[in-house]
Amino acid sequence: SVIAPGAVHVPGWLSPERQRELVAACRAWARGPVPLRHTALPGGGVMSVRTVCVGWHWQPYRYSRTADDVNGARVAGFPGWLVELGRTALAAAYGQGGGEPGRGYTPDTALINFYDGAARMGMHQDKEERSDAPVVSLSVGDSCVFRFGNTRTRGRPYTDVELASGDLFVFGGPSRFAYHGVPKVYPGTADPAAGLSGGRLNITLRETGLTG
Ligand code: MD5
Ligand code: FE
Repeated sequence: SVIAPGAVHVPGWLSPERQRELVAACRAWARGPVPLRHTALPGGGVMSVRTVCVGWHWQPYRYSRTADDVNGARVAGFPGWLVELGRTALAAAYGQGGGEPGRGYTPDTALINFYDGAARMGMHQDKEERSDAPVVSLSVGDSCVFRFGNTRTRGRPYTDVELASGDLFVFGGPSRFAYHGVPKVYPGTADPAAGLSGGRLNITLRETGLTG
């Protein structure tokens, strides 16, 4: 369903098999070359979610090819099958041919966030990318409250949407730079068939607009 212009929620888009494949891929990336960890914040704290990146490494508030803030390793390469998944997701949300003409969607980074029952994501905008291409968000495991806001302030107006295992959400056009966050995860709501024993996994696919 369309939450706002360019913001489209497609519940249950990932089959249980696809969800298990994603969980397995994320498990492998979580082991290295850069480990799944709580990202350190400039103020001295850490994020409550644990994150690992593919393609480009995100740290507050820039992208790099090496995880200078973790272990210095070069991030895993962005696989072709993930580009294809991003294109299929965009077509599912916006309709075939609904995207911009010209060169197709080519995500080059994935941010993988793992939420335990206490993890949250405060309201923020994603502004490190030098591209206005859509963000594709895939959720697996426990359900959560996703808060979709506006482009002006962290506060109201916002819309709370429950995201469940298998859901696709695409943020493009005027919704690309909206404030958003995850104020609550519902522990124990996941279908074990997705392959996660507990917690919530979110994978976002993005175009960084960077080269090198
Ligand atoms: C999550 N992750 O559920 C969310 C899904 C992050 C993050 O917020 O930065 O890792 S991404 C949701 C998103 C991305 C880009 C734009 C908008 C939402 N939006 O305009 O609402 O872990
Ligand atoms: Fe975000």
